[in-house]
Amino acid sequence: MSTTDRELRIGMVGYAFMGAAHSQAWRTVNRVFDLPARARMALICGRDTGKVADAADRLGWDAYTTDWRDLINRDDIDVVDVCTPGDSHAEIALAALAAGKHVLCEKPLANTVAEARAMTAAAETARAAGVRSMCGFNYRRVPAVTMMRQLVADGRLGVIRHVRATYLQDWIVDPQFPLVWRLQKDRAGSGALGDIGAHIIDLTQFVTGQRITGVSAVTETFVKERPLPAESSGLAATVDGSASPTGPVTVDDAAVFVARLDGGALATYEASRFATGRKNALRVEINGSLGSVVFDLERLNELEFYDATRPGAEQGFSKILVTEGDHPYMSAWWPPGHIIGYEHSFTHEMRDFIEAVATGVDPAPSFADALQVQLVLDAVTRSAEIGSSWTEVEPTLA
Ligand code: SOE
Repeated sequence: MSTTDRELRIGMVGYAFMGAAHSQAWRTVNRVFDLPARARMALICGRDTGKVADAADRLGWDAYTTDWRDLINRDDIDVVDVCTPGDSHAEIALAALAAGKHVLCEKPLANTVAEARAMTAAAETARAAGVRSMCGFNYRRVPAVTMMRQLVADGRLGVIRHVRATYLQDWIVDPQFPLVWRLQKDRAGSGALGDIGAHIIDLTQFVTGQRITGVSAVTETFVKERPLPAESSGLAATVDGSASPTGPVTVDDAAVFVARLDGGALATYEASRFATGRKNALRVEINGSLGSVVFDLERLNELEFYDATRPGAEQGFSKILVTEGDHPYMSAWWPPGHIIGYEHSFTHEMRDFIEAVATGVDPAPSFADALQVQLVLDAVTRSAEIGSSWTEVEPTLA
């Protein structure tokens, strides 16, 4: 569909779950949206030669390499897309920015506040030279979420009083599920908190335009020891029989916290990988003085909206099917009523990123926005460590 000759040559590091999701989006984006530049899937990087060669072929990349420094140092790469576990985000992103590459980095931005601060500072320096950076909080780009934000910004909910957010999964309920990288603090930074809690922190702040100023939290690691994995990729893993050696789980399995937002709202958050039966259940409800709105990822084409200004007899939650041509992003897809899915949020993410890079504007969420999420994660962790004491979120500018 793209009518441009300008190319942005993408180099992506990582090829598991997020790598596959991003590849699907890079493959699709210019076929659906008319953009000022065309993404070329130039180079994919992974450590294992056989696996990365297979990924390049399967996911549609022109070439592969096993050394991310090679990808960063090449003159024929414009954008570096970081889809690795959190422990390598900072190193790769910092090197890419120093080499003048635009950077898209998966969430959470980093494993620590110190890393996120360094990445934000580097992004700010690179920005002066026209280098753009963005963090991949993909759920912002679900059309119903973008619309939810618009309803709040247009004043349709009035003064926001409550934010209620849950992100629930159950893929590690079985104590025999192996100790994959997402369950190791040195690799992932934190557990359910950073992996899925980060999403609801970003999403609620994005939708309300308010920032979390302080929290009181509890976290728990229900299963403290797990068998070491024989093989793992994405969220799947296997063990070598029942006598497999075990190792300690060093992250939270669940995190629950209350928060205050700077616009006066009270908020509750729950992130868990132990919510049996909940596979990828992200739900956000916002209550304001003039109405309420509810988003549920498992019904991502819909919004529930309650408009308290309607005549009493007509009041009640109504369902908005977010598939009309004048809904965010939807005109590029199908006729009204023809729904979209999880992967479209990534296609929209690439759409916005390409547009920003090609037109020389700053994409959002910036690394500074993602640093602020990191500071909330940090406040939650500190609060839980000191017995749920009220803990202020540090300011972004230290
Ligand atoms: C795994 O818990 C995971 O894939 C997250 O890492 C993603 O960010 C989320 O979109 C779905 O769940």
